[in-house]
Amino acid sequence: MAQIAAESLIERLADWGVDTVFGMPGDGINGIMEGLRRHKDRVHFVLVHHEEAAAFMATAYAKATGKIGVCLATSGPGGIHLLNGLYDAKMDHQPVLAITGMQETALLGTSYQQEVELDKLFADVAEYDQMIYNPVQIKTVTDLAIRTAYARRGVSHITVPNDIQVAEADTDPWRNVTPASAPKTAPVYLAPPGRPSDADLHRLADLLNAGKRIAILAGAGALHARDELLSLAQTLGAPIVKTLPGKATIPDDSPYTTGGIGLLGTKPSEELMEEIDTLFLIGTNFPYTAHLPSKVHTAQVDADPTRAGARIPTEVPVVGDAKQALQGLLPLLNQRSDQSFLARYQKKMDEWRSSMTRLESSERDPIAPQYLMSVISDVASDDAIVCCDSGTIATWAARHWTIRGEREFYLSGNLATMAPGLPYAIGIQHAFPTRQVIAFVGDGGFSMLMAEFLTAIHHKLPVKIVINNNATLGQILWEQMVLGYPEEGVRFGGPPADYSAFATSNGAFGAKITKPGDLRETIRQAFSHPGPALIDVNVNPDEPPMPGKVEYGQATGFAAAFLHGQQRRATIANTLFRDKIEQLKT
Ligand SMILES: Cc1ncc(C[n+]2csc(CCOP(=O)(O)OP(=O)(O)O)c2C)c(N)n1
Ligand SMILES: [Mg+2]
Repeated sequence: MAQIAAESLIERLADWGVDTVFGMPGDGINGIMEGLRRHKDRVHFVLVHHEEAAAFMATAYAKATGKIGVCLATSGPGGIHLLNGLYDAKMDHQPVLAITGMQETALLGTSYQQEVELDKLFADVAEYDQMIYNPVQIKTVTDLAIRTAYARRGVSHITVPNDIQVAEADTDPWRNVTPASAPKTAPVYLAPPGRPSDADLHRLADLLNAGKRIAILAGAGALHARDELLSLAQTLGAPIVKTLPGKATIPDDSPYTTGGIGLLGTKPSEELMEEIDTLFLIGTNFPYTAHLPSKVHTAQVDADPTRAGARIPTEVPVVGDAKQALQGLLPLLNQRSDQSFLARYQKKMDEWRSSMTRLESSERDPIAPQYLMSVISDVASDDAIVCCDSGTIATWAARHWTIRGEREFYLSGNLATMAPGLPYAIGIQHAFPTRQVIAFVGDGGFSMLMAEFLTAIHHKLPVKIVINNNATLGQILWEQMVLGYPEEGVRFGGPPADYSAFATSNGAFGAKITKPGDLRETIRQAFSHPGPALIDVNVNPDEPPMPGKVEYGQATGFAAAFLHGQQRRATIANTLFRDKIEQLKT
């Protein structure tokens, strides 16, 4: 049997080290599916239930492995479904390749069934976006697509018409009329050098050596630079604040961190920002500038020249890899003998940690979401990976999922879309079959893509899904109240849905928890279960995710919503009151 062009696509992916493609077939990609069938020994196809999930899986695969994630969808609707997951990759700077089908070339432009110009549709999301017109293009276009995704840390898109997919591989059916022939490229990517220039490192060192009260803000771009960050904090006597995507940069119990920042962050981080004279951002494009000081000396290291100095006035923007930049910088810094500034924040953090621990009370009924997250954190292994949805769950994970050992944490940082937790966990479990991978999800987010739990069952992936079931779109409920308005359109109605039955009726471990006393043992059982497990936990729906430091406007907004007839105001007030009492206990 002669090789078809789709085979050269799949073989080229394999040459790049791609071992997994997440997707769903359709009449626009039957040729590509045949290519996958013929080369299943090299590239594994993971059939999903919704293409959006396939794009999330590819994004998470890239986040956790550093290697390109690949997703596949048919022409028209399949391609359209990919988009939300691809924007997640784009906004969190992950290399992802999307492959789609297209109508056969003879029909293009005739409004044939499912003819959606996916190359035009993907023009905004993709750094590289190319239709294949001729089988001879495939290897080179695949090389350039993958190379561009790595180099620009974003999405590439290749769309292949049906007839080209099944044409004879590597043939050029047309008469060539230009002096050029199709370029021959190699499946190779070489990263640019990551060490900043000596001049930049000296300017950085001068600014930091002159600082009196310094804070370090570390983001996802510094996840691979833990040792260097800790040495930096020790040398400068400066606390490290972590963005949420950068939560795993250093452990949460480290004496060098004040934890997160922003609405989901800690009070010591907020106070730190008010007190410093120098801010050093590493591997972050932190968007919430209202939480950053405006009149301080600022330096930033970022891998992307367009992002170094993009958020606040920055005296020393430096382009480079976080780890290599810090390795070059550390020998140029003066060791501080006075560590009193850091010590003061260590004390504040002791107090913050105990106030958070008090909110993790096992006595509270209904179950406090803080308790749920703390039990997960206690029971999970030292190298567990948590994938989290957007919503109040992100606050509980930010504060009560403790990074220690080799633990990791992933969420949709910049797109902040609902529903990535479950597909992220599946994508990462494919990459690391023996690691413990936990999805901590909202009832709203889970129900959006819950069919993917079946994907975990079919692929025998031992992912652990914990649903923080408050029977509301909780995050939005609290946002509406902070604006001063009573809630609107944030409850699905009825009692909390029971998702555990969906798990057990499909042969997986499933449990519904309504009482705090049952939680720890069930989580233990689920986490030691060899297959996929789902625990659906009814939590207190009246527990607000409070900012570390409550602003006057936020408090008055809450009060105004109460006055205007907020539902369940008595139980909300009662929860807030009990939270305060717990925190004041010594
Ligand atoms: C795709 C998408 N739709 C809507 C939103 C707006 N949004 C953000 S969080 C949220 C509520 C999420 O509810 P749930 O998953 O139950 O989590 P909870 O906040 O209740 O913990 C909504 C509607 C979004 N971020 N993404
Ligand atoms: Mg919810």
